[in-house]
Amino acid sequence: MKLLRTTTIALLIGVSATALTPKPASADTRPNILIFYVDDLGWQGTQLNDVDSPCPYETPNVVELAKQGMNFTQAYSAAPSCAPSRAGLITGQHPGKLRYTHVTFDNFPKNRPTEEFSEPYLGAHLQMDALTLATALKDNGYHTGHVGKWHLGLSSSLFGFEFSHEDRGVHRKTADRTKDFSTADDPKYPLSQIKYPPVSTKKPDGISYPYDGVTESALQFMEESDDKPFFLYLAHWMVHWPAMTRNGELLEYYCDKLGQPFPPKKGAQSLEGQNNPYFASMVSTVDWSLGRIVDHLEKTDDPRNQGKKLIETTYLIFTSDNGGATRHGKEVLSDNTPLKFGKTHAEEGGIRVPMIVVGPGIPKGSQFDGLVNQLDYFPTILDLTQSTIAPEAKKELSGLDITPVLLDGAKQIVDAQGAARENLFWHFPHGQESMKASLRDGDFKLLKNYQTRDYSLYRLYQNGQREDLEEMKDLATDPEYAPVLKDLSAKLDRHLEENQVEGPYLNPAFKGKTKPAAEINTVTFEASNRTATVSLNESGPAIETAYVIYRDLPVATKNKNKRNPKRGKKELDVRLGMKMPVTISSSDNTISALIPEGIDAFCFLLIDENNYQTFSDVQLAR
Ligand SMILES: [Ca+2]
Ligand SMILES: [Ca+2]
Repeated sequence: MKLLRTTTIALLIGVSATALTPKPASADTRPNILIFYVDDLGWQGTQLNDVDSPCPYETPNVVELAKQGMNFTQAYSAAPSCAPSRAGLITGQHPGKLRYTHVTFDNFPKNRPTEEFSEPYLGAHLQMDALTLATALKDNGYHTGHVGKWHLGLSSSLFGFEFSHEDRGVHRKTADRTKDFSTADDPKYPLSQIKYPPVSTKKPDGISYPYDGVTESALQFMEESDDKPFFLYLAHWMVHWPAMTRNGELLEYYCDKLGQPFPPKKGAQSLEGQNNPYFASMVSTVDWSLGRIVDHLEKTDDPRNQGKKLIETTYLIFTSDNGGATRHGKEVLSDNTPLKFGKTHAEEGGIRVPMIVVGPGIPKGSQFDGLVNQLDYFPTILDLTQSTIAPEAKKELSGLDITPVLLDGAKQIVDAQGAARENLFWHFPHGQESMKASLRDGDFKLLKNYQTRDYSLYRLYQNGQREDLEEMKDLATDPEYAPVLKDLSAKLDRHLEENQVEGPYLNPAFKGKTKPAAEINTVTFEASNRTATVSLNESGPAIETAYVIYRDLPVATKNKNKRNPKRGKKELDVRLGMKMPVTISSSDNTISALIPEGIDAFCFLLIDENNYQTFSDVQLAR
């Protein structure tokens, strides 16, 4: 981007001129923090790190950003899907440890008779007592803001964000995506006067972009942060489905580039590979948004540091919440080739993501090839901002501080004892074909398949060279690799155990089950003392863990009471949908729980000694 380069030169001159000026005593030199989080953008979804077939999606601002800072070529999200990655990023705790491993929160597993395994039930939202990065920074004097997708239940405003704008921005479904495009006088999404890339022979001056509330809110938040340094968590809703754009000029550009008719034919885009012009448009729109943000940082004076622009006092992290989504229903969205699979898989395609960090002291155009994870952001940002949290909260953090890599040229990421990072792990007990745990260790990748109860072992690299990035040559049964398999499976099991991950459980409704599951006789509720009791068949296996889950009124009851709220307008009772542990008494075959006033309904969730997950029906607490 021409604009970007010109500003950078001006900025360098500015730095040398102000270096001689003494700092005013009141200057707050703590840096701002900006996390630019894209949804479902794969490792091969930009023109950065682009291997094999060239990425047709144009991302000049991502490429330019990497030139301004450090590119992490082996960066990973904390999980292969949206919510757990976000939970990991915002709490610094592994999603397995948080027991927040997928987006299926507050959903009862289907437990079909054909399914041997049962996905763990996940609470309706992030635990209220988990310390978030926003709360930590707010407590250390930062102004905290979130814009865009939250996806951790309730609202980001309840988790330490003072400024919270969760609107979808421009990424809102249209009635007909083949022709519903913005115009200059569109009341909600007017096209910009300013032109931006891509340029083409049809549009030699570039194109306009529709108004995007997410980008604009981010700019507004930065404008409002004048007396304190800011922490901005900018989480785009793109490039998640629905694959659509309001930008007709951009869509036409990609239809031309990909050799397809414009406007596109109605119906699903079915060409394999990176050939979906709607998807391409979403990637370029996110890139445009990044350009707007960087441009703002480059042009705006830091109100807290005289003579400095925001770009000189801000650390910006660009990354994605999980690997690229490949399909949605009949539609082909994108492709992660040469990586295997995509979103919701523990293979490389589901977890490997682009990642760039720029900011003061980070060498321009630098690269780090070691293993890095979004769980590292929390401790790193604490260090960069000289923030402190309680020692017991610090102990809960799963990641490592990568500041020495960013600022001091360290070649390895090390833990508090100085030991180099060996590996990263993932735990995904979800989806009937993808229940896996995985480990990245050195050159290797180990997968533990929960359903088949066996392992796969792949050698992604050898002597620093690409070997089997595709995860195609399984070495698990190769005798030469038996010691590696033994070592890595022990390491993975240790991680899973230390983090007390849960799931998958066994499905009590499975027709082929070989062991008995707990059987519920009755569930009763005694209104006088608000006690719920589940009584179990005495011949069944012992219950190891019991929970009660408070429920909203069943829909049928609600309709009768005319209290049926609109979808998405659920009452904000933070107790609803969460697993509340219940003490199990050893005296008889019953388990009881107190149901607080104001809770209308409940159910029990029981895990027995044979690892079956059993739910009671939902009952009214009346
Ligand atoms: Ca590629
Ligand atoms: Ca996602």
